[in-house]
Amino acid sequence: MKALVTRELNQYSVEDLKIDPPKAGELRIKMGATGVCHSDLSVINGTLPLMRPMVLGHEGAGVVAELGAGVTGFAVGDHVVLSFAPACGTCHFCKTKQPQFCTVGQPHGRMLDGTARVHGKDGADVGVMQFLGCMAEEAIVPAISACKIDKSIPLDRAALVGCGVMTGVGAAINTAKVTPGSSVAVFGCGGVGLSIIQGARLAGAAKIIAVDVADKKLEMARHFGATHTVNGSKESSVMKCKELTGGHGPDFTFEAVGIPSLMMETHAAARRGGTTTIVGVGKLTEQVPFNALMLSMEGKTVKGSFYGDTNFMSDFPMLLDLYTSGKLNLDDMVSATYSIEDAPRALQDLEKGVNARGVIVYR
Ligand code: CXF
Ligand code: ZN
Repeated sequence: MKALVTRELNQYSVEDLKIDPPKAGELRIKMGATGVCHSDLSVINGTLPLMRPMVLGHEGAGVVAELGAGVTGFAVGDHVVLSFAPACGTCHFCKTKQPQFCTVGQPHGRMLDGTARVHGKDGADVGVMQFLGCMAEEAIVPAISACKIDKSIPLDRAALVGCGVMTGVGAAINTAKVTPGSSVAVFGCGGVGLSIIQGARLAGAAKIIAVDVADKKLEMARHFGATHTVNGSKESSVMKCKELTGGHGPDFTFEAVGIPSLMMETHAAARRGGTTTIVGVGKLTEQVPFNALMLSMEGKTVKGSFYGDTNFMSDFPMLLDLYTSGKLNLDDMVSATYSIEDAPRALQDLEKGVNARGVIVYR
C-alpha cells in the first residue's frame, strides 16, 4: 500500500509499504479520506517529537475491511471516523468522562500491544502516528479508536471531524462553553481556528472576532461565521479586540496556532473575568510567561483544550448530525483534494496556508 512516511527530520515521501492483518481488538480500514493537519507537519519538523520512521495521518475516515479476533460492534463495510486518541472505556479518565486522556496507550508509534503492523520493503517496522497512520491506502487501527457513522456522509467531509473540526468546535462548546450572546475572539484562522469560529457561531455568540496575519484567512473566517476581522500584522489585535467590545475585551478568547507570544496576546485581549482557551500546540521547550500581578488581579480563566475535550463516541455523530442538518459547514472546509501520490504537495500547501483544509482521497 502507498503511505506518506517521514524517516528523517524535515523529510517525507510516499512509499510502498507492507501491512499485516489486524490482530485481536483491531480493524483493517480501507481509507476513504485523510485530512492534512498542522500536527502532521509538527511530526515532520520535530515540534512533536515522535519516533521515525512513521506513517503520518491522524484525521481520517474509511470503510471497515477486516475485523481482528474478538472485535464486536463492527461489520465489514461499516463507515468509520477514526479518533487520534483511543478510548478504552475502563481507565480512570474514560470512567470520569474525559476519554480524550485515556491512558491505554502512549502514542509512541506502535499498536496498543507494542508491536507494529506496517513494514518497509526490507521488512523493518514502520511506526504509525497516534495508532492510526491513516495517510495511507489502508490502516490497522484499534477498534477502540473507531466510531461508526452513517453511510450517507461523504468520507472526505467525515474525516475532518477526526481532528481539526472536533478540536475547534469542541474547544468552543466543550472546553470554553461559549454562551449565547457572548463575544469571542479567535487568534489564528487555520482549520482549527475556523472550526472554533463555527463552534462559537453554533453556541450563539453575538460577536466573533477573527485575528490572523493573512487576509485570505480572514476572508475564510467571515465565510464560516466571523462578524469582525483583524489583521494582526497591520493593527494591534489586543487594542482592536477591546475597541470592538466596549473597551473591555471579548468574553472568550482562543489561541489556535501554538506560538507563546500569540498565547500571551490572546490572554491579554480577554476581558477581566473572561476565559482564554489555548488550543494551539507549541514546542515542549517553550514557556508562556504570565504577569504575576495581573494573573490574579484580572481574574481570567486560562484553559488548555486537548481534542476539544471530546467524548468522540458521542461527539463525532453529533457533529455529523449538525453537518447533515446544515448547521455545521464541512463542505467548504474541504478546499482542495489530493491523491496519496500527491500527498507531499498537500503538506506544502498546508505550509503555504492556502487551504481551509486539504484532504487526501483514495481510489
Ligand atoms: C494533535 C495533538 C498532539 C498529538 C497528535 C494530535 N492534535 C491535533 O492535531
Ligand atoms: Zn490534527
